[in-house]
Amino acid sequence: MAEQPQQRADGAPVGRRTLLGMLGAGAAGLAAAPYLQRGWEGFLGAASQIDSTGLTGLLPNPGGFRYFSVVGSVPHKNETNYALKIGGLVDRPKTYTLPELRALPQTRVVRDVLCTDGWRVDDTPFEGVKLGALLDAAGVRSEGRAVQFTCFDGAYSESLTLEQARRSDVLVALNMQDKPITHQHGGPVRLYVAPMYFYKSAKWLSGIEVTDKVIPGFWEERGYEVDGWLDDADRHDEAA
Ligand SMILES: Nc1nc2c(c(=O)[nH]1)N[C@H]1C(S)=C(S)[C@@H](COP(=O)(O)O)O[C@H]1N2
Ligand SMILES: [Mo]
Repeated sequence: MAEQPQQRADGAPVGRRTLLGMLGAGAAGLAAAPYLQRGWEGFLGAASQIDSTGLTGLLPNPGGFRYFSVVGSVPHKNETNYALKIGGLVDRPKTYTLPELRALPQTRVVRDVLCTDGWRVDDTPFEGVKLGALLDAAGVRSEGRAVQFTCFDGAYSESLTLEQARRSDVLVALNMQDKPITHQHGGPVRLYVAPMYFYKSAKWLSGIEVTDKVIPGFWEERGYEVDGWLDDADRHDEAA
């Protein structure tokens, strides 16, 4: 059960003032109406977009999720301007539009989401195209060993070995909690790597490149494990 922010007598969440204090003067603009009207979750999302320290990730959030971005603002993309480029060591590079991705067979996976910070959201449905199907369509060359993911936030990146990327529970996800993925959660398209910590699930996915070796991702350059397996993960995808 997710924690609820404590209410002051006037109904405002106590944490909000603390948050503004933590973020300092730069956050003053956030007190303006639009974020607050969207409620606590929207406020947290907006706040974490300007919070490079990740401190907003420590605040309670009714949805259970904490919002993360390593950059201050991320462009919004939709059916008219979203593109996913698949290239690198493949025979048939291709750029997919959002309608093209939606038209492909969809797979739904329901697992527990865990962040290394300690929060978790159990039984979260994700739905989308199996990454393996996109790799097969592109025709991975024999030199291919790994996959690098890039994001239209311009900063985040992730990677998997080819074997991990071909698992049946690794998705190029279009839906989360049975709804189109929102901008804050990395929509319209994010990666979902069910058997690993959530940092592997790159938000705002824009590129999939087959490489000849694993290229460590954004957090991995900063000390995270390249293999982000959850403790109880079946590392051999026997269900596939
Ligand atoms: N592009 C991008 N993807 C990202 C991140 C990020 O900062 N930028 N953070 C990662 C981490 S550490 C987590 S826990 C999840 C958070 O996803 P959420 O914001 O939907 O809760 O996204 C992962 N993917
Ligand atoms: Mo995370």
